[in-house]
Amino acid sequence: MDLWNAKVRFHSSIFNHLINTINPAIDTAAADFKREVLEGLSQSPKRIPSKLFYDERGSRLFEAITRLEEYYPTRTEISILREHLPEMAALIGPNALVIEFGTGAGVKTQMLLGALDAPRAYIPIDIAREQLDHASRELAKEFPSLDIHPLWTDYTDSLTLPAVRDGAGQHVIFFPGSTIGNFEPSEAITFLRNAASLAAPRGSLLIGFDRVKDSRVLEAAYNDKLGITAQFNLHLIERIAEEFGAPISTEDFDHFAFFNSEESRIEMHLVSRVEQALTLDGEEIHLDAGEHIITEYSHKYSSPAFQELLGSSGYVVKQRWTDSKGYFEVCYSIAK
Ligand code: AVI
Repeated sequence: MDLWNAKVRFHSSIFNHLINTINPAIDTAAADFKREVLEGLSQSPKRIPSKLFYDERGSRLFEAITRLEEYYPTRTEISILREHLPEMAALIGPNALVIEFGTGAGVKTQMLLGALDAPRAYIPIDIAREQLDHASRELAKEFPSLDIHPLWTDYTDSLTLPAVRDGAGQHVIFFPGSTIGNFEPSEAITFLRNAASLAAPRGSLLIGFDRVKDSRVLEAAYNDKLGITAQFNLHLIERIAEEFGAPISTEDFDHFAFFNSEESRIEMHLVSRVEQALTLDGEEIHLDAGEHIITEYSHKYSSPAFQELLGSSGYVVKQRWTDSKGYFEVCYSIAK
């Protein structure tokens, strides 16, 4: 993502951001997509990074997932926030600078910003441009006096924040949605450590994660009856067909999601129904019938395991909240 990263500029208004970055960024985004797909498909087993789900259609499909009956994490986290936000806001204190990795539909962000005492600035960071722009515009309407600095980039790359820290209170990293589960645990530690240094010296973290639970509940959440998660997964094939102009079809793949209890994670795969030989930008890719491409890991943690992960990442846990079923947890911690 380095090229793409280099193209990112900071702007004091969302509208400048929209006008100035769209065209060059589209080109580099396409180049990055191709590079990452080719790299992933040359590995054994084959993989496609899950961040590549989130173009406009992928983000829409994910939004649809969050409303599914079987997909409990989003509404459960919202219910935890609804119940405990006053306590969270009191811990964070006034004039906070809020840094968010990912923007989702902005619902949770609206809730947090609305609960905080005079938040100073908000920096959403997201790879999904349409979502970032839309959520930032909506928030600007809702909070007209808040400084909003959307940052369109891959937040797993190294980042520099815009200079909006003067007079700010706590620098709180907001990372809801259990997205941390999409990192391998060792990557999660590196990521959270980097986040802590980004927010230093007054850094804190408000993070949501999905707890490990009955595998039937977990597997149902990734194998919904309406087949939206399957469409989300298969959308990667549509993107490959589009971006490479390649004759690859969703008809030739199946969605497959299961709970790997040894690794405590849901795994999503695409399984080739047939033997296929593809040429993507001159590279030959061979898929056997029945061959799997790993498209996503979604790690599920017990509460103690997640506290340990936070400890290894340089945080001290201050408070934790869960729901009545104990399905999900939101955790507040201070960077050491
Ligand atoms: C974004 N992330 C936390 C979701 C998850 O549950 O791992 C992505 C997702 N994949 C399939 N359904 C939802």
